[in-house]
Amino acid sequence: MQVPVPTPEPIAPDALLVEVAWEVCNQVGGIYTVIRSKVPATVQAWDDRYCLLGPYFAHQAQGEFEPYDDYQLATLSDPFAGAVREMRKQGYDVQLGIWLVTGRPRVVLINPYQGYPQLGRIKSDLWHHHHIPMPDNDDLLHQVVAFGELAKVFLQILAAEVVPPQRLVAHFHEWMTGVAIPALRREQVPVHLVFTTHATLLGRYLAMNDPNFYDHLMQVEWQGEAQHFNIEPAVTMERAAAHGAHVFTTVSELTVRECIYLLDRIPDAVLPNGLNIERFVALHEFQNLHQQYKSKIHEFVMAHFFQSYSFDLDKTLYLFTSGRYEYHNKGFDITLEALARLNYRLQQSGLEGNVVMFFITKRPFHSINPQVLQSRAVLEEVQATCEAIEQQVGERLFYAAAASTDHRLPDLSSMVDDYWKLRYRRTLQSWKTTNLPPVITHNLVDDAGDDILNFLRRSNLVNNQHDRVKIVYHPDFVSPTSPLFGMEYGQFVRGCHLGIFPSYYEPWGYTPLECVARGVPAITSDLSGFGDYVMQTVPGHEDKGIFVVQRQEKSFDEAAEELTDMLWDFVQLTRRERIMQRNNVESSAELFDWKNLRVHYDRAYQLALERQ
Ligand code: G6P
Ligand code: 1S3
Repeated sequence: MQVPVPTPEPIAPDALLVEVAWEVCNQVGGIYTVIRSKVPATVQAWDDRYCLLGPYFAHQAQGEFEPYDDYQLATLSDPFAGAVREMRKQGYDVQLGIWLVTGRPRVVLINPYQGYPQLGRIKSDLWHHHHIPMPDNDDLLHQVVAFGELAKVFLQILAAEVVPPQRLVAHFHEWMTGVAIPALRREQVPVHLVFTTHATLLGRYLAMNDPNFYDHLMQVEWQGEAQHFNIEPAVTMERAAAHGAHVFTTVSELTVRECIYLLDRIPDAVLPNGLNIERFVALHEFQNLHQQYKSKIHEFVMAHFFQSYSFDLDKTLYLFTSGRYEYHNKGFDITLEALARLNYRLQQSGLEGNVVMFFITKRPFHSINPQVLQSRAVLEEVQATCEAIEQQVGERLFYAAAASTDHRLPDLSSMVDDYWKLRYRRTLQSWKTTNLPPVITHNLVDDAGDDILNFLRRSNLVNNQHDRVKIVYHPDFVSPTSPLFGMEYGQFVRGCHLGIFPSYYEPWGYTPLECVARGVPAITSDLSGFGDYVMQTVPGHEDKGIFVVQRQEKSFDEAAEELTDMLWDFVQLTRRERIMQRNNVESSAELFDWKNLRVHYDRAYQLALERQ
């Protein structure tokens, strides 16, 4: 589908923009994706009037930040460089450089630890001026408030460098940087402040702990609950940032309700999240890439399952979910329930084929399960043996063919040396086992208390040979250095058939969008910002391979049944239908390009510039 791309016009040509986030050059979670993927579109509009600001953590910055040297810094004539020079003159440890990502934006990084000697004064100011309490023993909070103070100093100095009529906009993401906002307002620093919350802190905790979170939202007494979860300092910072900003925004209509009831301010705007779709575009290649990476997943599946029993890989579908381990919030619970029901339906139906479901998340583990590693190693040995036999037979067959008088295919087995025949048998013998393939690839620190494992045990979904839905729980992110998959997460996604993300609490949720951008259909929910946005703005989204499970005002059982129906319909598609669906999915990704969604940010900045 062709989406008209608005011609980028310079936004407020007289303004500078500083975007502040904890995840600048420092990947922690979803905000990194927002900031990083948006850079090319932002740089296109703001050019050298744009700069990012974040905390300096040496081990994180090493890989993605290139600082300017003293000579370069001395010769730059823009206000950002001027402010950095001035801060250095005052003795601060601050760096200006380039973030080595597409768009190559300018970045200022400030080491938060240099603020530690001032912590006593910073904490006392926070309490006296803004009633933000601070505990003595929380290192993350110390880093956050120290960085907030230093970010304020930087913006103060930058504001002094800005020559009117030039103006300054500072956009803070999430409470961890937003803590600078109240002091900037109190000290009347001439900067137009935008604050975006990507999830309310209290909302996340309540959703995790209250099965009727959405029904109870209106009655929440924020302070009592914040104390109950022991997060009062951070919640108070979030509220102070939301109230202090000239423009307050969030990422989806769903989170607007949380902001109203938990932060007591109606957001001025919703800024939906996009991606830099260009990075994902593989043109006509994307179907081939699916096939190529599916073969790599086949290798994993053979190593994992065929040691115990085999099945037809050509009739196997790869489903997956991924994300931080929030069992209830990310919808792992409903996904497992639907898989158990699908397993039953498949067993009853007489339909051919199997499903392998991957749970890709992060849990503390001791090591990879040695049985899983060993199986993989022996399968490699099997492969090496097959290749040796293939070569031997190939050479001998060629000779026999050339010398042949009767033109008949000779007995190929007689062309293999006994050594290789024996080695072939012995390797297979040592590999095959009567144990069931493990449902988890690693040894977890808390195996007995793990919710996914406990569900699998309870429902006996444990990779029995007769199970038509097989499970692989991989409690670590997929990476090229992982000995099990040896591929990038993006490649893994391309090799799969369907992503499943029916979240209960998800202000936006990038995972389904990242599937769509790679041409892989995805399931989301109407309780995720992305799903809600799709329902409102993408007519016929099912035809484009984006399925939305209805969870609002539905019981767990009803939603699980709807998800089961979706999976059931999916497993019945023919290959041709899947290929067509992937084509439709891929062509809809353009809708979520930052080139189209950046306009929401631009409007927020315009509004901030109108407010004093
Ligand atoms: C891509 C490839 C085809 C292959 C298909 C498999 O479209 O270009 O050659 O047949 O993938 O699709 P499936 O959904 O069965 O993995
Ligand atoms: C948050 O990260 P999370 O997974 O903690 O911000 C993301 C970026 O806006 C958003 O996609 C996600 O839903 C939020 O929950």
